[in-house]
Amino acid sequence: MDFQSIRINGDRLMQRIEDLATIGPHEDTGSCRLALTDEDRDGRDLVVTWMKDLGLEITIDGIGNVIATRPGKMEGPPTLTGSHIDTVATGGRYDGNLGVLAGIELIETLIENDITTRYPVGVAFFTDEEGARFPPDMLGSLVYVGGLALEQALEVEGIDGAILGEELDRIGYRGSAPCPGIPPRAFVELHIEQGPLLETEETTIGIVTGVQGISWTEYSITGQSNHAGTTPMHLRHDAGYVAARITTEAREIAKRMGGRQVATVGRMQFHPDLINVVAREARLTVDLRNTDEALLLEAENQMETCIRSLEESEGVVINSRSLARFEPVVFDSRVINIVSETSSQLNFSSMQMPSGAGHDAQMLARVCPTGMIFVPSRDGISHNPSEHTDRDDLIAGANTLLQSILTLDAKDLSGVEQ
Ligand code: HGY
Ligand code: MN
Ligand code: MN
Repeated sequence: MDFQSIRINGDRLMQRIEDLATIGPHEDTGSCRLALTDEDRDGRDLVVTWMKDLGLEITIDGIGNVIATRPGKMEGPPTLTGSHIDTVATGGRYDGNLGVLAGIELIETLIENDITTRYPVGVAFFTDEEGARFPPDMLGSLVYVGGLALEQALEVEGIDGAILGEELDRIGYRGSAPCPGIPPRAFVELHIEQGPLLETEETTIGIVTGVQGISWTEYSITGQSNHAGTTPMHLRHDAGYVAARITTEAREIAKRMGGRQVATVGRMQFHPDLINVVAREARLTVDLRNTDEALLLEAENQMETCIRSLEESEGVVINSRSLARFEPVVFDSRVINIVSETSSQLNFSSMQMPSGAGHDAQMLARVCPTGMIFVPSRDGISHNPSEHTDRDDLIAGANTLLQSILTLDAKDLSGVEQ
């Protein structure tokens, strides 16, 4: 059979995206399925049902990663695709979900075309990719590749005080498959771009060359609570003011450095958080990213200099806790080339680009040849219920994924493969 002529069923893919979006809905088009919540459990149950309906062999590992595999003519590790189905609290319906559902769709397409691949083909969803409730992000795939010990991951405390392992047990997804998992023979992830580039360039497919480095730090500031009306300004040790200075410095660092440097303060709490009390404590998070490790270190150093100087000038104590630190990742040129050739064969416009967002693929890249496919995000919006990708682009991405997986299956990726 001429594999290059088969295509996924677009209506079926769109229907599954629609069905999954009904679980943990947020506003009219978005999703809220924070990792290991009831909504995440319900989303997992639905996706696992779809996997079982296709007769796939399903494994669940000790951190709750789910991998569904269809046998090939030969034994061995699968050519794997997948992503995540947990979302941020104000998420869209495509972030992560597209990659998992396109993986299920491509396997169903192989089944209905009676195509048996040389090697097994699998689709995975990894636990807690967002890291929004339980940091770091990509936690499940990091454990899968041996980058974080399972025991340590199970003890992570969430922003709501919950313990990851207890929540995993509560939703019934602590599996028995070992962590780290068996490295797949290759991994390709389809994902929305979550930025403005593809749309601006009027391009359908992003051939992702790598993922930028990520640095997440939580700062806890301790000053002195005092009366808002009677305390002279020069006698204050105002944790709220210091938090504001850190926030503006994060923005200044990104402005000064330019290029791809980005900086975000997404969380901030004061204590006692009262209008007429100088804040005694403040806690905030700083997210710094850059495609260049040396520049990311420079941004971190500039932030550290600011922290030390504020301790001095404001008479406060500032403690920091690293929540995530991943260096930039470059994907395997063989996979990048396959995605590039495939998108050309399918007559889709394409361009090479790095990823600004973190993805499970950046972890799988540690253990096997890995790459990613992007499709455009309308107005570059994501982590927002109005996240949107046009149907034709979603289907183009899924067909590029299908053909890339088939090409990878036909290719001998390492000397040991016959
Ligand atoms: O943080 C990220 O980039 C991803 O959404 N987890
Ligand atoms: Mn994602
Ligand atoms: Mn995300």
